[in-house]
Amino acid sequence: MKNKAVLFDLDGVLVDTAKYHYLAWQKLAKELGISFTEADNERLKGVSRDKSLEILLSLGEKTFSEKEKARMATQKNEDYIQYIYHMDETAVLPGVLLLLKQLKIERIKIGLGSASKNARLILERTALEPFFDAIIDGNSVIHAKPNPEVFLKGAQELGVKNEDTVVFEDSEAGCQAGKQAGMYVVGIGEQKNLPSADLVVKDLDGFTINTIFG
Ligand code: B16
Ligand code: MG
Repeated sequence: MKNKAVLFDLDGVLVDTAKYHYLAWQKLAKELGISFTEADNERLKGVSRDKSLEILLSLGEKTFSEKEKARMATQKNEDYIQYIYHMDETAVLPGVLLLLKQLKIERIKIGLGSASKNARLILERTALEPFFDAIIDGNSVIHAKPNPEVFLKGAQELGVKNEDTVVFEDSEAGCQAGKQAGMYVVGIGEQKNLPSADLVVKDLDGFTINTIFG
């Protein structure tokens, strides 16, 4: 297939790293005496590290200096990376590998559009990196989703028009970013949580490219 591309979000689409983010944020919250539940963690999905920290701290009553916040974000990331180092291919979500192989066979370009600054490490640990023609992550963008920057850069790097690009996203902010970029958006999760997506599927298990490029 000529000059078509897909851009994948990482956490919640290709791998489930939300549980590791949760454990690392929860450890920090405990140290600060803040109650932080799994439901609170839902609010951090697709959100940058600094914004996530702001949300967590808003659950407590104390205020902190920029220096203290920077130290907390670093500590959380060090704890999170310990979990990432233990990840392997088995962490890849159902249906992902088959879809990536099918895209390669059809010569559809593959890019990553993630908010994570650890994206490359995760792709390496899970052996997904060789599939990717472009990796746009938290280190490559200034504006976080729902700003379309991450996906616009992805399509540009792949040399494909925005309207010929399909985005896979599990967060509503990411779906909005994809739509703002003029792309077709497949939401992963529940319809009620992803109103901006063009199509919503539960996960990628059994998903074939005929659904989007048929
Ligand atoms: P890091 P995605 C996002 O990944 C996560 O969903 C979000 O929970 C996390 O805070 C963010 O990456 C930043 O991650 O701390 O590794 O830079 O869904 O955009 O792939
Ligand atoms: Mg995500």
